[in-house]
Amino acid sequence: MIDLYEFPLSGNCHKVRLMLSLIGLDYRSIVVRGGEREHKTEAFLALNPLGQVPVLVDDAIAVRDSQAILVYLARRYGGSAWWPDEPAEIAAVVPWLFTAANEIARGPNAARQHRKFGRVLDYDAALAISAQVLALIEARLRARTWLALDGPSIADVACYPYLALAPEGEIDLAPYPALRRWLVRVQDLPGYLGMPGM
Ligand SMILES: N[C@@H](CCC(=O)N[C@@H](CS)C(=O)NCC(=O)O)C(=O)O
Repeated sequence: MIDLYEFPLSGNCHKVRLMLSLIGLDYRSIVVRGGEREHKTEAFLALNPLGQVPVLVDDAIAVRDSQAILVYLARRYGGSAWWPDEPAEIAAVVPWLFTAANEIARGPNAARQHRKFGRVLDYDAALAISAQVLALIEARLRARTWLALDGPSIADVACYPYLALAPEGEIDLAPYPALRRWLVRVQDLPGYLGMPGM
């Protein structure tokens, strides 16, 4: 049985839920009580020393970081559809995993953290980073259907949640029509799973 340790409103956790749903895998959701700082207990730190969700445990293999979990799930269970075999295609996918973990995390994710959850951070900086990364993705998707490959890959899954949730950070997606069409394409995938705010 696959166990997913998660916060229900986390976009990083949603990436993993979405991937599990897209490849049709059963799992058990273990909701970590953030308000009680359960993710900082000794038991949880044994799973992830960073004290963060998501963590996926499969056959006693514990994987931390949503991007790493996507690679693990796609490679172990997804055939070559979501994570390709060819080095050139892998090289096309991986930069988007880092864009998700860096610019999207520091941009649209941070803006949502501030506006939805009241986290104290530099909102103007989050908006500036968002403007840069949204423009980059808009330009990319003007000429392409999917971010990295001819079909959907974990690059799309990794980037999707915090872009779809950007309006919760009071980021208007109206200036990004190609990106909005891509959001709809992701939502039309068989097995798609949403969350509140999308
Ligand atoms: N790079 C990590 C970031 C994980 C992360 O920031 N998780 C948040 C929830 S979305 C968390 O656990 N925050 C609690 C904390 O950092 O103390 C990933 O992609 O999984």
